[in-house]
Amino acid sequence: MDRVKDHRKTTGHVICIKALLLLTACGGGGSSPSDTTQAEAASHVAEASPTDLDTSPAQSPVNPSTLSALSPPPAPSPSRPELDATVLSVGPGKAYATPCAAFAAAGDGSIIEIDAAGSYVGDVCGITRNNLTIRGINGRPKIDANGKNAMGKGSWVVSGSNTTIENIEMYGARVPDKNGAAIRLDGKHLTLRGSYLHDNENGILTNNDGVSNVVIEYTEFANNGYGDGYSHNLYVGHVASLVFRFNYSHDAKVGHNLKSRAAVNTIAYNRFSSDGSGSPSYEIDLPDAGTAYVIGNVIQQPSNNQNPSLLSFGAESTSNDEQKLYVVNNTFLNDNATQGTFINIGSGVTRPALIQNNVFAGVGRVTTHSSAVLRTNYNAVSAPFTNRSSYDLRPQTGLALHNSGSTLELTDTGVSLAPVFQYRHPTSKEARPAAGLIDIGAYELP
Ligand SMILES: [Ca+2]
Ligand SMILES: [Ca+2]
Repeated sequence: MDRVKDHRKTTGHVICIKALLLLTACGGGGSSPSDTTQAEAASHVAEASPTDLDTSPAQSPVNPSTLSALSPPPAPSPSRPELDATVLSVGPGKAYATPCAAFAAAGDGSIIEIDAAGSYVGDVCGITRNNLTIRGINGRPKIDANGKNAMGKGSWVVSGSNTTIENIEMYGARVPDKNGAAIRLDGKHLTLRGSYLHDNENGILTNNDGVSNVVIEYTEFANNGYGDGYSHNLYVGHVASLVFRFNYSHDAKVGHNLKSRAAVNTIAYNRFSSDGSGSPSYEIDLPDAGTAYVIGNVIQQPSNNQNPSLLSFGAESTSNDEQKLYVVNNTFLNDNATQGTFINIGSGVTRPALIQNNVFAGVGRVTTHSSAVLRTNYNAVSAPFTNRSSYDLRPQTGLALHNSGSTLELTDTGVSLAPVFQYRHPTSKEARPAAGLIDIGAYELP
């Protein structure tokens, strides 16, 4: 049902987006993800860890054909003129009392450092400069919208390009349209890392510009959604690419734990699940098909859910140019004891999906697509994990998952599908060991 509602709300954008891909611009605003696409599929990502944050939004376009879905690259930022490394300090006793005061004073390329010691309640605004780096220091500062919004859109409405946001907690975004976002992207290209977005109507909502690259990593999304099915933990519009990795997205309020209309989605080494506080619909929704690399994720559906499917692809349309779905070395867990569809592929999708080396644990059918290519998956009500209840999902030695996968081939465009990391809870990663034949699922025994 939620899918139908979403479609209704965004149909106009689909047409606009098609035009955007050719014309580069299409009206902004609107209540649904508007204008941004991205091209950074997977490539080799530098190991940006939350504790080792790169100061510059180093974003250079990545050639999708060189992407290793395992380690997608940082968000491309097309042109980055000389850096004005001016640092604007925010917090008690600092030059700026609030982040919004610093954003207003910033120039292109500025670095805004926000001290966690400050109180930033109700500090909402637009962010207009380009090439900004916005980061929390001395802990993780909290941005509580507390009933306020900027432009009817949310807390931070980013219209500048190449923005990097690091180590921020944001909550409380609410607007009259019921789709208030902690971060609303109206500009081009965004990188978010090491942050915590919760209890907003949307964690992130982007435009449909057809050119933006969005990178989200090491971040937790929780309990976002108005509760009407139109709003989600995050909702990425028709941008060029989304790289979503090393994240923990859980308990969307009625909406999806991840929804993306991007042309290319690289979704790798994340955990999607529930702690019982929410009732998500799809764990991952890619409603307009496109190219999707879904690799090395833990994807759990709770018994309390709005839709029995876990991963959905092309459910609304095939308006993206490609219909390439690669689902590799994920661990799917369905805790709905009576029904489930692990991979729901829309009837308009004609290209067979590749579904290889996955665990499908729980009740339900693997996929709706009869032509899908299924290789060495494990499907049973329960699987031989080390300890399911504690979320230790490594295979047990010598049983059905261990050394039971099959070698991954390159895609037709030369992309390696082999997992190189595995998710480490919370919001982190570790190298995936190489030990004998590849194991089935998101984790490899050493
Ligand atoms: Ca579901
Ligand atoms: Ca192995």
